[in-house]
Amino acid sequence: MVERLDVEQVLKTLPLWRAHPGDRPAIERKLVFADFNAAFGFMTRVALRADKVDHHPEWFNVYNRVEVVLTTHDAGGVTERDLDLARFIDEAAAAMGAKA
Ligand code: H2B
Repeated sequence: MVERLDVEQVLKTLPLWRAHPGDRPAIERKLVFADFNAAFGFMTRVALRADKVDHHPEWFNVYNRVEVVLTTHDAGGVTERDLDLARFIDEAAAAMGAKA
C-alpha cells in the first residue's frame, strides 16, 4: 500500500490546490477554461493519464468549469499518487489555457 502524506505538506508544493472539505483527507483544484471545448480537452488529457496510471480523479464539470478532487481510497488519504496526478493536471491545465 502507498504511504499516506500530510495534506498541509503536500499543499506547500501545490500552490493551486486546497484541502478538500469532507470526511477523508483529499485535495482539490477548481479550474476555469475559455469554453467547454477547452475544458473537455483538458479532461480528455487527464482521463488518458488516469487510465494509464490507474489513478482516477473525482471531478465535476459544467460548461467551462472543472472541479477536481484527488485522494487515494485504499490508503484513506493523500499519497504520492495524488501528488503525481496533481502535477500532471497542473501541466495539462496550463497547456489548455486554464484561466484559474
Ligand atoms: N483512483 C483514486 N483516486 N484512488 C484510488 O484509490 C484508486 C483510483 N484506486 N483508481 C484504484 C483505481 C482501484 O480502485 C483499482 C481497483 O485499482
